[in-house]
Amino acid sequence: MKLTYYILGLLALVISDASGHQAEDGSSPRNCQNIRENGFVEVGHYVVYNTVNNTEEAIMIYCDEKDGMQLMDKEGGTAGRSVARNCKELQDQGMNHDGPNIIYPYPDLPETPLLVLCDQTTQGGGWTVITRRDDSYDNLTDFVRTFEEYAAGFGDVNYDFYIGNEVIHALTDSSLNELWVTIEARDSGETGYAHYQYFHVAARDGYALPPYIMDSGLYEGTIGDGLQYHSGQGFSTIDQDNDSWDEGDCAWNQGDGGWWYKDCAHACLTAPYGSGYFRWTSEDSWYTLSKAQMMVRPSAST
Ligand SMILES: *[C@@H]1O[C@H](CO)[C@@H](O)[C@H](O)[C@H]1NC(C)=O
Ligand SMILES: *[C@@H]1O[C@H](CO)[C@@H](O)[C@H](O)[C@H]1NC(C)=O
Ligand SMILES: *[C@@H]1O[C@H](CO)[C@@H](O)[C@H](O)[C@H]1NC(C)=O
Ligand SMILES: [Ca+2]
Repeated sequence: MKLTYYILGLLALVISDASGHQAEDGSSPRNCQNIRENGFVEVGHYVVYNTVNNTEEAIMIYCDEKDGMQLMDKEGGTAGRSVARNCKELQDQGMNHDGPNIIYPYPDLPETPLLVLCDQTTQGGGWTVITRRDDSYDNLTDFVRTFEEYAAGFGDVNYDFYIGNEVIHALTDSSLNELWVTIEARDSGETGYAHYQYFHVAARDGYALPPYIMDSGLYEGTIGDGLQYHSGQGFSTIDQDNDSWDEGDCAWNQGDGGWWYKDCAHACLTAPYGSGYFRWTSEDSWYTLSKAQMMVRPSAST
């Protein structure tokens, strides 16, 4: 048993080094050589940073232990490493700052890495961000996308992005999850949150059911329950109408983003920037938005 604890301790040490953003001299790792100097010992994927327009942008690279070789987008290479399925597990392994990191979210593809954004500070941290919108970025991501693009995810974790319905399903299907939504209103600048103790996105292949059915519940917050109306709905996009509006296609009609439209939307966090459809509304609230974020984490009780 002592040996097990020793190995676990060693792994924790390695992981906390690997997931740490700052090198000892205070700079961010730029390449595999820096990762190695920070204590890297295993072949695998790591986060490094490029400076673009005075902004540090995280990218994922693959480092080979032997020669510090750097390869982009290589699959696999997790053997011997303790890998995390979500940002909560990264937090348990020592990640304590907000920022990008690598998870292995797919149960069927345990060696397939994904660069994600983690929030390790809000309400105790452990959150994996599933979408971020922010109209203050220079180069805004287009959210008018096909069903396949929403399934796979798009955008850049350094800026605005949608993580993808396959990942959201994988993250929320493996255990009970909670959801944390934050918004900023476009005109007033007012901010607030919605917390759901329950959030789940079902599989794409629901047989007779629409794909990626979203269920949310047990709301508390400051902005009203904008998801209640959408709970139980499948996912629709400009090229796939799975909504409950018989007369037409909500996605086409409501700004072209993909969402769990019903007949059609109370909240929609994927509609175009600057449009009235990018909003969060409920029985007692109405916000047109400039910023929004959704993030999930396994419930404390599981
Ligand atoms: C750099 O910033 C300027 C001004 O904010 C912006 O117009 C330009 O698109 C940015 N370039 C890149 C590569 O992001
Ligand atoms: C803007 O983003 C697109 C898509 O991510 C990218 O191809 C393009 O190079 C970016 N342009 C600038 C100026 O950063
Ligand atoms: C979902 O939409 C697709 C494409 O519009 C359609 O073929 C499919 O039958 C829909 N599924 C359900 C259950 O509504
Ligand atoms: Ca319809």
